[in-house]
Amino acid sequence: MATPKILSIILAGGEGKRLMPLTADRAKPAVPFGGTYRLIDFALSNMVNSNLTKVAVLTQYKSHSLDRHISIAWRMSNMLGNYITPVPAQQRRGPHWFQGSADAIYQSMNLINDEDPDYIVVVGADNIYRMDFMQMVHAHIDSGLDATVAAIRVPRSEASAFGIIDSGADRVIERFLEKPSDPPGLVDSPDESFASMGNYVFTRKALVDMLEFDAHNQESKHDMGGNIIPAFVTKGDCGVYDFTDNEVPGATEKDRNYWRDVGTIDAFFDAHMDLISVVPEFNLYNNDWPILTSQMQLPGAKFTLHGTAESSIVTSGCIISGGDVDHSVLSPGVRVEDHASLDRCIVMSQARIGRNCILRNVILDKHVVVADGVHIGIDREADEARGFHVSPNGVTVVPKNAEVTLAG
Ligand code: ADQ
Repeated sequence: MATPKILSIILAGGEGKRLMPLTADRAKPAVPFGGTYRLIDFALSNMVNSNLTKVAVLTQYKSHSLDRHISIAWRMSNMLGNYITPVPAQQRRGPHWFQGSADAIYQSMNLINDEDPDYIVVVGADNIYRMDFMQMVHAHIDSGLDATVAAIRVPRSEASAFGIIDSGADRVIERFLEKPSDPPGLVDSPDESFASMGNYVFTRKALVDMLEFDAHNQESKHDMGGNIIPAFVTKGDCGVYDFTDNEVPGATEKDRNYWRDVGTIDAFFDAHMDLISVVPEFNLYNNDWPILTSQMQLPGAKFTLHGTAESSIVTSGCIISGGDVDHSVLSPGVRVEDHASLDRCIVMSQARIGRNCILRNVILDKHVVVADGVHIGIDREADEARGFHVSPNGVTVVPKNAEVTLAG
């Protein structure tokens, strides 16, 4: 069989309201993750590692830092040359901004026409995982169906955040419920539901026809999960691809088929903690399926005086000048001063933490300066009184550029 021609589309326009204040002035896919990455690097790395090199990244909401990251980290590097194209809202089909995610693809139909692919891979930009998309493409081709949705088991208690799938033994989806309030459990495991990962493969003509039809449907919200997938299911032409069938080289027993949606502050925080245990839930150090990015060349992390770090990721350019860092992730250029103590903290680039500070369960966004002696994450009410967001699980988020002093 001739090699199929594939166009990949990464939906990267999400607003990420539930990740506020981290998304106050950046798109959700541009939110820093794991010290050196942005969320979109996971989808892009999976593309590159799957040998899918024609990739359009559809951007929209506050896309400046996302566009810059894609240009610097991905287009200018020799990883993908000119194959990755950030595509801002095209407004080719009318004077309006993108509506739902399906409208974003519809408005970029010229890309599909120009590229003339046999199959189209569509994925989100906000998830942490490793996946060989080509294995899913082959399963799609073998099924002969028009559309295929990747799926994973999730706890039923969390399932109303996802598209939920009911499929028969033949793997044809019989029912698809987008974010149902009362999600059905699985027959063999009632406390779990089968959730869409928001990753799809389509046969090109079927997707184009469906997008045309949907665009003229006044009732539609033009959303991939809300409208397009349910329409393929109604046609009886939508299959499910079980993520547990996907194998990437170098996966550990523990992180095989790891997938997290980091749509909330708590999920974002927990996914960081998954990186740093001795045997991590998600292993960033798998060189057989590397998660790629590019970053400024900085000197190595330096530990002076009695500075220590344990079960932590400390990236380049950091100076731990006498403080203690535990179970934390530090982005480049962070400074921790003498007798400061950090436990379960995510610190984004260039933040400064003064002497004798105590920080517990805290996210510091970029360029935050914490003055000597300040405590954060110790007293929820005090943090809220300072105007900081505190998540339901008690993670305090200090927004970009904030200067935190003893006075507030
Ligand atoms: P959500 O992630 O809630 O659910 P959505 O907000 O549409 O759905 O985001 C999906 C992806 O599209 C994200 O990467 C987002 O950044 C992007 N996006 C959203 N609107 C866009 C637009 N107008 N232009 C470009 N990109 C846009 C989806 C599915 C569920 C599934 C979960 C899994 O709808 O069925 O279970 O993903 O996380």
